[in-house]
Parts: sequence; C-alpha cells; structure tokens
Amino acid sequence: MRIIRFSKENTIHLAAYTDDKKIYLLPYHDFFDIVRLADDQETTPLQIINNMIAELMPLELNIEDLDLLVPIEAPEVWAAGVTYLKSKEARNYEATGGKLDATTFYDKVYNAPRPEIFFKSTSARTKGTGQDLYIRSDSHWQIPEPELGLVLNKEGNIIGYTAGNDMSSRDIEGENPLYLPQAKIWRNSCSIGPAIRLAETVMDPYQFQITCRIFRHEKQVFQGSASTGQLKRKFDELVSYLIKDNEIFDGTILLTGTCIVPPNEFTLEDGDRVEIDISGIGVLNNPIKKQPKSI
Ligand code: DO4
Ligand code: MG
Repeated sequence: MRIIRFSKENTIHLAAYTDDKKIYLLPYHDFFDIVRLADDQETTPLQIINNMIAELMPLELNIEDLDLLVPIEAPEVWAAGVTYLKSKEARNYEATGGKLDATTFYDKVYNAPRPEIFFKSTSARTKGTGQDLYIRSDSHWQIPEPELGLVLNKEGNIIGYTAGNDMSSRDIEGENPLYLPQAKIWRNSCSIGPAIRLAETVMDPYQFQITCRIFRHEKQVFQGSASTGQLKRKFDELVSYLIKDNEIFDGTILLTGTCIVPPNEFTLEDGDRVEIDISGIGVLNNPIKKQPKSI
C-alpha cells in the first residue's frame, strides 16, 4: 500500500495506491492525519486505509494520468552520509584529488560509532516527481544521489519509505568539508516521491533495489543499481542519532545515504533527466535545469 498526493483542477488530493494499481481518494489532506488517527484508535495506518477504501470505488484513472506532488510536505529533510562503501570511495576521490589509497575523515566516519547526519532541505526546497531540480551555477561537478528516505513521526518511528535525490556538488564538497552545506543545499536541490510505501507493508527494508538512470537528450547516459542490503548501518541506528537531544516533526524525512555514484568524469547538465527507481515505491523522475535568471 502506497500513499500519493496529486493536483486536479486546482485541488490537492491524498490517495491510496494499492498493489494492484488502484487509486482511492482519501478524505484527508495529509498522510499524518491518518497516522495520528491510527495512534488515537490504537490501530495502524494500513488498517485505517483498508477500512476506508472498503467503502469506496477506485478512480477510473491510471497513476500515469495524475499530476503527482510530493507525497508529503516534509517540514525538514535530513540526510545520512558515507553509509555505503561506494559513497566512502567517491568522497575519498573528491577530497584527495584522486589518490584512491589515501585515508581521510570519510574512512573515519564510515567506521565510527557516530554516523554523519546533516541537514538537507526544507519543504520549500524539496520538489516532487516531474518537477525541475536545479544545478548550482558555481559548480562544475554535480551529481544526483539516489537514496532511500525514511518517513518519520515526531517520536522517530519509521512510518513509511520514499525515494529521495540528495543532489550534490562534488567539487565544492571536495574543496573543503566545511563547505558541505553549500555542496548540499540550494534552490530545488532535493526531491522526494513519487509515493510513500507504508512501513508496515515492507517485509524487509534491507531488500529495496535502487536504480538510477540519467538521460541526456532522452538518451540514457548512466545507469547504476544497488540494494539497501549493502548499507553499513541499520535504519534505527541512523534515526537514533538524528533524534538524540533533537526535536523532529511528524513527516520528517531522513535520507539514508547514496550507494550509486556516476563515473568521476560525469557531471549533470541543463536538460538532463534523472530517474530514481526503488522497488515497491516507484520512479522519482526529475528534469535537471540550470538556475532560472529570476525567481
Ligand atoms: O559526506 C558527505 C555527504 C555524503 C552523502 O551525502 C552520502 O553518502 O550520501
Ligand atoms: Mg547523500
């Protein structure tokens, strides 16, 4: 069972998207209205949704026909880093100018008890599927970072999973680790979607298959795949550091790190398109554009 949001005739709708691809309108605006109702009734979001849709007729529409929005207006998006071997190797390459045998702080954080957790995005900077992401004007080495996103409640419980793109500037990050916020946060530098998969419908979250495809002039120029089974840490471990002495809010997203990195000579260009496909969640599709001249 998945949750989607879409816009039709200037109205925003919340809907359930079932495994047999049926779409049911839900009488709520926000997924967390259902999560809170489930808490109050001491049941689960899946139970609430199943009870609701038992009384409803599905829409006579396919998901491809919908103008999808972010599945949740996440108040904050945080991200974990260097949680996969592939990410550690790529960061070492950036930070050492290509000396692959060098040992760096990336090796230290990969092995340390405390993970890297950083602030990634606010709801205004976070876009949904089909919406443009922007590249920075002061960077010449930029990549998408395909990541599994945890959808958290304010207690830090994992309520759902989504796909996320932690757009990153490799040259700015590689120049100096203190530049990390600039290498990670700018206008339209993050996307999530296309759906939230209810956590209670996922048997094993370490079996998500993640595929990233990049298209230039609609010709595929990169494809890479990996599995969350390759993650060095556990999801609960990452969440425990995020919430330690911290306040988070219902609908906070924690991106769990990238496991797919395009070749070192690759950089995103204006006009590219990025697809992040996660099994059981869907395809997060974003055109890449240069920064608009005026906002
Ligand atoms: O250390 C920098 C960021 C790492 C990151 O974003 C990742 O591993 O996905
Ligand atoms: Mg990342």
